Amino acid sequence: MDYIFNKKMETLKRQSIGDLQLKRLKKTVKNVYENVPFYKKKFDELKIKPDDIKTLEDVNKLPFTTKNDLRDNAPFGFLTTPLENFCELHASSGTTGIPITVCYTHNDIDVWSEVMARCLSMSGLTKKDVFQNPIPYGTFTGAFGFHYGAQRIGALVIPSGQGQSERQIKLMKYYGTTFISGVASYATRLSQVAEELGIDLKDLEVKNGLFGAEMFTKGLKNRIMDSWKIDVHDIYGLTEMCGPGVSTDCDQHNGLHLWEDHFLLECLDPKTLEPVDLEEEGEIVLTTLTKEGMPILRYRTRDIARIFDQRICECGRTHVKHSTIKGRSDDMLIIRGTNIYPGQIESVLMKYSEIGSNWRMIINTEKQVDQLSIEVESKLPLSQMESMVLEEKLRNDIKSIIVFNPKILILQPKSIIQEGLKAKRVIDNRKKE
Ligand code: DLL
Repeated sequence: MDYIFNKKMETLKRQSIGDLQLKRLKKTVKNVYENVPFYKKKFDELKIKPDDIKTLEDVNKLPFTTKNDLRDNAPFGFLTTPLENFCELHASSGTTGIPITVCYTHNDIDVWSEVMARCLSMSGLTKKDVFQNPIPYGTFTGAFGFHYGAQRIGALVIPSGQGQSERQIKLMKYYGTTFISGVASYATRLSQVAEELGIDLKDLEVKNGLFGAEMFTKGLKNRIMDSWKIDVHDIYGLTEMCGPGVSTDCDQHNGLHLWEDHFLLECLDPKTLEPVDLEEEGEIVLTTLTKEGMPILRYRTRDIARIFDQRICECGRTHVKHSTIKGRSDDMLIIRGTNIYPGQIESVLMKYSEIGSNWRMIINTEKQVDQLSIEVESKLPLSQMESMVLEEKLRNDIKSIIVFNPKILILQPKSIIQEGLKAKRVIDNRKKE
């Protein structure tokens, strides 16, 4: 049984969670109505007032918030109080436009540390651990979220930052690191580097890892578990809510517990914006319940997942569980009329032990027909013959899920250069209408 960081809150009765959510929702709604012109205007357009929120179901009367709304009011238009009351600022990378800026009051940092401590405890971190944090310390929320959470637990934190992969492995050996964190694809990069250095990962002290920040299929998770011989947990979060710390899977590994005392979860049909049934796939829509400096109502995450119809878990926690994130609704590709999520492709690739963890899909138009090429690195150098045999197997396997024949190209290890923090799995060269 894993250790529960905040037993009282993590095992609250369902009724008490609901009561607390309603109380906090009302307070949040009043705060944004009175202090954020964007929301005041939206409430007026919808002809609603904070007092109209009488039950949790009334959340459906509230306006949505999108990434574009945040961009249009960047950097400080969503703050409820003057800048002098804030102590920290983070931002998304901004590679797809104006960065999303978020500001935290001291209390917001406190709440973030608490939810991260819950996620880390749930993944096995204790005060006896040596916690290495190979994530860039900067405006990206990742490193600081983990850092604050691990310190809240009392672990010894090594703020190693991202990059210099050889150094990361050497630090693990030198300091006897027992717990690692990070962006999912970087964990596989580190295992590759250890191999190159001739270090057997089994000889390190690392026992647990908590990863997320990007598509994290079961196949990739199993890969990390096998290569590192550690237990791996999945952490979900986003800049707009706090950063990492919204949800994590417990030792049952069958869904991520989302901290309902801090976030109100809806799962909606992205087209109709109506709730989908439990266990049905939909878009995760989140409302902050305890953020004081930059609360957000009904944030459209674009992340697709299912909410499970099981509120009491074997681990003792009572907070709702959701599936791993299937992908972002804007990542869904339509190729020759077939809907394809990159995660479906990754799930096939990761079944092959000869295949490395680095891959990408490239879509081109040739003679007015969409062509999908999948480039994937082999784990070890392969002969031309071996590559051809493997390509044929992959082609058949992938064809069975996407219905048409993709081109498959097996590349030598380390051929795909990753730019940026998160792996870029899709290169869509089709002309946009
Ligand atoms: O990636 C926060 C984070 C840092 C989470 C470290 C976990 C670990 P953003 O850069 O704002 O914040 O990106 C948020 O990343 O909407 C999802 O699409 C994706 N994402 C985050 N965690 C997961 C996960 C951080 N566990 C966006 N599985 C989200 C799948 C994830 N996708």
